[in-house]
This record gives sequence, C-alpha cells and structure tokens, in this order.
Amino acid sequence: MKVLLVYPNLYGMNMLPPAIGLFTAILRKSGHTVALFDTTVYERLAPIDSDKQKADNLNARPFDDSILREATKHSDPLGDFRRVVNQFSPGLIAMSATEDMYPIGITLLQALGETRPKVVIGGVFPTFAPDLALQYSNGSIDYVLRGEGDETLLELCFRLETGLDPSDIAGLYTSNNKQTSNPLPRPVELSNLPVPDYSLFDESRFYRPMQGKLWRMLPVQTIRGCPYTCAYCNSPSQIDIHRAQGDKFFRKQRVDLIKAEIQECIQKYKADSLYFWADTFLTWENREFEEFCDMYSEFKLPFWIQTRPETVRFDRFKRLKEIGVLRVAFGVEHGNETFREKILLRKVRNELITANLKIVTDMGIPISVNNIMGFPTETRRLVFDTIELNRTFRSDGINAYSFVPFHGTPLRALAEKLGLVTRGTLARSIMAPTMLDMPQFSRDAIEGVRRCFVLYVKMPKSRWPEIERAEALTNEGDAIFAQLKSECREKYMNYGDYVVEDDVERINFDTTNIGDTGKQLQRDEVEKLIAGHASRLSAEDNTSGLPTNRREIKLLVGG
Ligand code: B12
Ligand code: SF4
Repeated sequence: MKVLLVYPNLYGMNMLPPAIGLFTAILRKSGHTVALFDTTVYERLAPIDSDKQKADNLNARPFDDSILREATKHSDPLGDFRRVVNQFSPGLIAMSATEDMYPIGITLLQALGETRPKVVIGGVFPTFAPDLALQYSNGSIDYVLRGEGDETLLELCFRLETGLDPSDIAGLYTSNNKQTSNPLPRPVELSNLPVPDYSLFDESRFYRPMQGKLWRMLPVQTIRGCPYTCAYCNSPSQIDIHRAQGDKFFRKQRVDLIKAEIQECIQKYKADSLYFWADTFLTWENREFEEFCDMYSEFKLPFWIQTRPETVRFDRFKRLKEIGVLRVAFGVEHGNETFREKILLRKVRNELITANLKIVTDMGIPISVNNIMGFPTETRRLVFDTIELNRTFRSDGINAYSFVPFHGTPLRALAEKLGLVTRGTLARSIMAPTMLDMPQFSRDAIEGVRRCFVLYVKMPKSRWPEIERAEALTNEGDAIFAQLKSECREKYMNYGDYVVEDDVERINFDTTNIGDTGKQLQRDEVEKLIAGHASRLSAEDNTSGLPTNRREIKLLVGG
C-alpha cells in the first residue's frame, strides 16, 4: 500500500521527529511504499522561523542559517500538498501532530476537498483529546489511533489493503457513523523496533543550530517515558493512562541497539552530532549508564541531552564529558520552591538546582535552561523568583516561554476548572503569547515579563527599573526593549566569557544564605494565592482546595 506521512511543523523547527523515522522504517520493512510531506521547509504556511526567533529573543546564540535558507520553499504549501497527493495517490495519509501544530495539519487536509484518501492521525495530542481532534478536523479525518502507533499503524494498513474491518484495532477512536473507543495498544517492546529511516526528509532537515553553529544532528532513541510527575507535561500522563490498563510505559532501549542506531546515523546520514531523545536522559541505573558510556566511548561524537537538575552527579558528568557531551538542557521551569511543588508538582530545592548546575558549568559543559511563566495562579512577582534563580546559573542559553495548557495534563484541567482558558480550545505554540486570562497576571503582563526575562537575568540589577519599562507593550516600551536587547546582546551575552557588573554577587551566590524571611515571604504569597483559588473552587465546585499531586488533580477534575 502507498502511505503518505504528514508532519505539520513550524518553519525552521529543525529537529527530526523520531516517530516519522520509525514509521518509515516499519512500513517499508513490511513492503509498503512511503512518502513524506513535511511542512518545516515552507516559509508561507507558518511564517515563524522558530529557531531564528529563539536567537532573536536572546534565548540562543545567533547562527548562520544559509544552508537552511537555501532549502526554504517559497511555493504555496497547500498547492504542493494537493499535487503530492494527486501524484503519489496514497491509500492512506498518516499524520503525526502535536497539539499546537494540529491546525496546520488540518489546513493541509482540508485543502484536499472531499475526494481524499483515508486519513489517520496519531500522536500525543489525539491520544489525550481524541474527541477534540475529530471535532476540530471537521470531517477531514477518518481514524484516530491513540497511543503508540508502531504496531497499530501497520495493522491499519494491512486491514485497509485487504478490505478487513479495522474497528477492533487497539487505540482506534472514531466518532463518525459508529462510536469506537478501543483500549490503548500495549506499550511496544523497544528492542523489536527497526532503526528509524530518515531518508525521506529534505537534506536540509538534518541540520540544526546549537551554540551558534549548524550541526548535522540526528536523534537516537534511548528511553521512552519519564518517571517524574510535572503537572504541565504529557509524559507522566502517558504513564498514568497505560498504568490504568496494567501496563508499564517507561522503557529503556538495549545498549547494543542504541549502538546500531548510532552507527546508522554516522554511516548513512553523516551525522556530526547526536541528540539522545529521552525526556530525562539520566534516569539510567548506574549499571546501564556505565554500559552506555562504555559503548559510546567508541564514537565520542558530540551529543546533546535533556535532563532534570536533580539527576546531576559529578562522576556521571565527568564521564559524559569524556565521551563527548556537547550541551545539556535543564528544565528548571520555576524559581519558587513552594509554587513549583504545589502547582508544577516538581519537588526540589533551589539550593540543589543551583549547586547541581554549577557542577556541570564548572566542568565547562555549556547548559541551557528552560523556564515557564504565566502558570495558573502565578503572579508577576513569582516570576522574579525564577529570574533570581536563573541569575545563579552560568547558562549558555535561556529559554523563557509562557505556559501552554496542553490537553492531557493536569494543569490544562486546572486552568479550565478555574475558568482561565476556554474548554475546547487548542493549545497554541509555546512561541505564541499566553492563552490564559488571569485577573492577577494579565496577558500583556505575562508577555512583557517574558520578553524581558533574559534581560533581567543577564543585565545588572541596577538596570532593572529600565527593563521594567521595556515590559510595557506600547511604542515606548518596544523602543526601550529594542535598545536594551541590542545592548544586552553586545555587552552581556558574551557566552563562555561571563562578565557582568554584578558577576561577583552571582558567582559567589551562597545557596545557604537566601534567608528565612525571604523564604517565608515567598511561601506566604503562594499560600495566599492558593487560599484565594481554593475558596473560588469551593464555591463553584464544592471542592476543598487546590490539589497537591496528580491524583488529586485528577479527582478534582474528574479525569
Ligand atoms: C523529541 C521531542 C521533540 C522533538 C521532535 C518532535 C516530534 N514531533 O517528534 C522536537 C525538538 C522537534 C520537538 C518539538 C516540539 N515539541 Co516536543 N517533544 C519531544 C519529546 C521529548 C519526545 C517525543 C518523541 O520523539 N517521542 C518518541 C516518539 C516515538 O513518540 P511520539 O512522537 O509520541 O510518537 C509515538 C506516538 O505518539 C504515536 N504517534 C505519533 N504520531 C503518530 C501518527 C500516527 C498516524 C499514529 C498512528 C501514531 C502516532 O506513535 C509513535 C510511536 O510510538 C516529547 C515528550 C514525550 N515524551 O512525548 C515532547 C512533546 C511531544 N513535544 C511537545 C511540544 C509541545 C513540542 C513543540 C510544539 C514545542 C514548540 N517548540 O513549540 C514542538 C512541536 C514540533 C512538532 N511539529 O511536532 C509536547 C506535545 C504536547 C501535545 N499535547 O501535543 C510534548 C509531549 C512535551 C510536553 N509538553 O508534554 N519535540
Ligand atoms: S521531567 Fe520533563 S519529561 Fe519528565 S515529567 Fe517533568 S517536564 Fe515532563
């Protein structure tokens, strides 16, 4: 059968999606003919260059993007998509989309009109919000396959090709003539999967910017699932929905198979660097970690990972440095301990985060740090705890996003329950302004502090009054912002060579000396906030307070 894979994505977001690589390999292995329509190279469909925008926002270093610009398509993506479908004439279109990319995907599908091939969608978003996915598609989708599609997509192809009824395929969800909502497929055995096949991607897609240069970077599968519980993230929800069926979602790939994948990346795709995609890379047991490092010391290709600050150990990072770690991304997300614990469900002390990140930067390993602001119930003042915490790191990249309420996460449910977001609205890109409408922290205020986040972190505190004026989304604020941004880029973003006027204060930051009064003040503020929302919840829903863990949130929202 001919299968057309569709990957709706923002222009310039150049990391390769493992699911498309896996599906290509799996389908080809079974004799299917596969083609790909990837919107990443189309400037016109989503005219935000996401990687460039990060550099422009001071989140990352500027880079020479000529390779990517040469590959950019300026033609009409909808016309091109129709042409590909007509010429290739697939028996099935299979689309993989995250929630914020979903509208791009639906726009493509709707451009096909009524005489289109059968369409199936899958991925994290339709897994957690299949009804919304179908409703939003307005008839342009035939099947949703929830959960992992590694086996079920193949099964659907087989059924459609042989004319068999697909209605009992695991994970199938339809609401057309007959409502079907089958149990999720069991998590796949990772060692049974073939090495992903990325050969359908445009040559330019193998490149991605990092530390100011373009790398030929390929993703390699190591771990699926995450043992942590962050309330804004879909990963723990995967664990929950599979656990509800008696299955374990958290799995690790065998080291010999990781090695085979690395070899393919080097030989077939000429990778000069790798990205080990795992939510939290350092969830390896000691024995597994050693085995991985021993295997990798044969390659020593620079690689990028993401992990939690809590997972840092001096000896592990020493080893990672020996085998070529290029950069580590850390999710810090918020700087107030109480808020982070109660709302984000991330329980960790600031002192530990600062100390652990220092271990890594002291070794000369560049780090980037992810931060989110505008969480339900958050205030502008609380964002300054995140800024203060970031000022204790020597980060090479600082990402500052506003909170996005993805379906399937406890914080989406909470945001809906608190009336901060309209039910049934799709989550927007993390690059877009906030969707939340909060009385204590307006949309403009969130956007203002978000755009100035890096300035607050990198520039001396004596400049904060000016930076505050740059938060205003007015002509005057924009002008101050532009001027401060260029000054910050010139004077304070000298990566690796960290010189700022109050650097001494920062480098000598004494983590034991934050002061009890300060901590108590922070706690009081959060407690007050929580009490305020609790009374609102009690009045409307007869519930007695904000949740403190995922189970309580689930009970609260009836999920
Ligand atoms: C690696 C990664 C990336 C990579 C690759 C993205 C990708 N689409 O694969 C990069 C860095 C590019 C990326 C970018 C973004 N990401 Co990301 N990313 C991840 C991460 C850490 C792992 C994803 C992964 O590769 N898993 C392994 C593969 C095999 O699993 P999978 O993609 O889920 O696919 C399996 C199933 O979902 C299913 N499936 C998927 N597609 C289809 C299609 C069909 C037809 C079928 C049948 C089944 C099926 O089968 C697959 C195989 O088992 C996840 C967190 C997580 N644990 O899921 C976040 C995650 C997917 N990312 C997320 C987001 C929001 C983004 C961005 C929007 C961020 C942004 N900058 O705006 C972009 C969107 C890019 C895009 N167009 O998809 C969210 C999505 C939330 C949501 N509800 O949709 C996640 C879940 C993190 C979170 N916040 O919880 N990301
Ligand atoms: S550590 Fe990362 S992947 Fe794991 S639950 Fe938290 S945000 Fe999600």
